[in-house]
Amino acid sequence: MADQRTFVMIKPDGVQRGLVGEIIGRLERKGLKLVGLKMLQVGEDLARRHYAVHEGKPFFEGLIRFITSSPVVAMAWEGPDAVDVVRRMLGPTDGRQAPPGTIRGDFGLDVGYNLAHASDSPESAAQELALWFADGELVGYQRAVDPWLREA
Ligand code: IDP
Ligand code: MG
Repeated sequence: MADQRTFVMIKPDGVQRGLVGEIIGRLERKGLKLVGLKMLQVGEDLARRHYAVHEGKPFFEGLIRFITSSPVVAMAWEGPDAVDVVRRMLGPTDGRQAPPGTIRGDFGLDVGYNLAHASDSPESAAQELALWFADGELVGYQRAVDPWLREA
C-alpha cells in the first residue's frame, strides 16, 4: 500500500471549541504521520480558492464567512490510503448524520460547522497541499514506531 499525503484543516469552530488536541490526537493515535502544521487566519482569497468547487451554491458565501471568521489549523498527514482513512475518520458532512466514533459524529451537530476539512481524493489532496503549504513547509522523516504500524 503506497503512502499518500492528505490535507486536513481544523475549522474555526474546532479551534474555538478547544478540539485541536482531540482531533490531532485521533489522527496520531491512528498511526498517521504529521508532516506539516500551521495555524493561520484565512483571508478571503485563500478561502475562495480552497472552496472554488462550491462557488454558486447557496451555502457558499456563508462558508467563506465562516472559514475566515477565526483562525484555523492547516495540516498535512501521511500514511497508507491516508485520503480515504482520514475522510472516514471525519465522517459525513452533517454532524447529525455522522456516526458516533467519527470526529463529526462525536462532536458536531451541524452541516456547516463540522469541525474539520479533509481532502476527498488524491488529486484534491495534491491541489490543496500546494495551495496551503509553500515548498519546504512539509517535512519527511522516519519515526521509530513506523515498523510497528504494519507488516513489512
Ligand atoms: P465535506 O467537507 O464533507 O467534503 P462538502 O460537500 O465538500 O463537504 O462541503 C464543503 C463544506 O461546506 C462542508 O464541510 C460544510 O462546512 C459546508 N457545507 C456543505 N453543505 C452545506 C450546507 O448544505 N449548508 C451549509 N454548509 C454546508
Ligand atoms: Mg468536500
